[in-house]
Amino acid sequence: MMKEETIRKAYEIAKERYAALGVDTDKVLAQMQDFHLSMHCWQADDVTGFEARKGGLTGGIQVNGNYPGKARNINELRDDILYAMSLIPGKHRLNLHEIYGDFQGKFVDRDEVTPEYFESWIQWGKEHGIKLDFNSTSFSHAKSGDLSLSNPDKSIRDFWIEHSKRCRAISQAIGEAQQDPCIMNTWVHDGSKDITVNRYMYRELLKDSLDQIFEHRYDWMKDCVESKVFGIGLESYTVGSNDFYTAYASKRDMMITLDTGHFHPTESVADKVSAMLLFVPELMLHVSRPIRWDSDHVTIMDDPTMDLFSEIVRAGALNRVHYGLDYFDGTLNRIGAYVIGSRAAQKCMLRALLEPIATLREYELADRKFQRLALLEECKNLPWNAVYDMFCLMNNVPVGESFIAEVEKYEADVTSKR
Ligand code: RNT
Ligand code: ZN
Repeated sequence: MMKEETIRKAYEIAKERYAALGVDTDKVLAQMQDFHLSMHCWQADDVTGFEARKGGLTGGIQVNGNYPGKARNINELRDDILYAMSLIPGKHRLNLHEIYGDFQGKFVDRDEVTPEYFESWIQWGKEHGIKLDFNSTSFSHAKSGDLSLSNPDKSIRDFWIEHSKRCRAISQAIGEAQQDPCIMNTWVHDGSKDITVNRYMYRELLKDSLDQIFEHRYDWMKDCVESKVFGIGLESYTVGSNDFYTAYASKRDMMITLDTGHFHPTESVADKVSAMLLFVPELMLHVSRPIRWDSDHVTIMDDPTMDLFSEIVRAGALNRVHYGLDYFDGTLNRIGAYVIGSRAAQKCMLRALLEPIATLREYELADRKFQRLALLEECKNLPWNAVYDMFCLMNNVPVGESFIAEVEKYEADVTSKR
């Protein structure tokens, strides 16, 4: 393990190196303290939740792997998340899905859910200083089928409209209790496997359902809508496509969720930031890692994620973006997955904040293309890692790879005994 003295020394050198480029690392560390991820609750148990129902994961999403020790109930999930958080510097939010309500073994159908099932989450959040976000759940239910909010069958549509309205009321209750807006994401899996000839009709139905859902105005919750390219088993058509939601959200002046797994391999999610923020007030992110499809691999410090965070900082949009994570991988230690993905997202943000942006902009405006590219390349080998180590040290969490042993210890003591 690295000695504290070594970390401090390395940081001082890094600080000087960055200062020479006009970057104040102390200020960046303060900004990092204020960069809150919204950690998704569903990595801990492979998107299972606590509904008293039978049946697997549906809705075109899929978890692969059977790594032992997944959280089996609400207490285990809470323990796991708190433990993961103890290995991630800073203070973070938790993003809940409706199926993670505290149902206490009782069957509560989706159109019956009320804030009371989230009361213990609110208390838990208060106790640990963790703010909550929320999602309605269209998948893994007898009425999910291929179509929910866009189903031509009015009774099914109404069922999901009711569910979504109730989820907004729950989000409002959470937001009010925590005195900070709860962000509720609306993603529905609606689509079809094969050539679809009634595309317009389903979208019209979806639009109408959404209009009903969003009719009521709340002051302690914020809505966002999330698109997708395709789902597994729903490959030919997605009702809530990117174009659909972009148009819908701009018309309604609402937030859009950009899930980094939901775009074509050659499409840049980073480039969407400056294009979309001109028309929508805010963005929600689901930071993921697509491989071949929306595979929801654990987030790592890859180029698309670094580009995305750089674009946010460059657009001066730090406060107009909410930083959710969204991946689920059951092939490896799930706590480790939280820590790797959260730390990776933070490192991408840190590197974005450490960019000598003023000089880069000057170069660009003066058409000094060589200088711009050269400095961008050089930024890659600046000692940003010393700043991240300092950030961990300041937050009293393991520095560098030393969290591996901690995760192993938790596995030996807790998750392997399940
Ligand atoms: C699915 C969407 C959605 C889900 C979660 C579980 O493609 O990304 O956000 O992953 O709601
Ligand atoms: Zn998502």
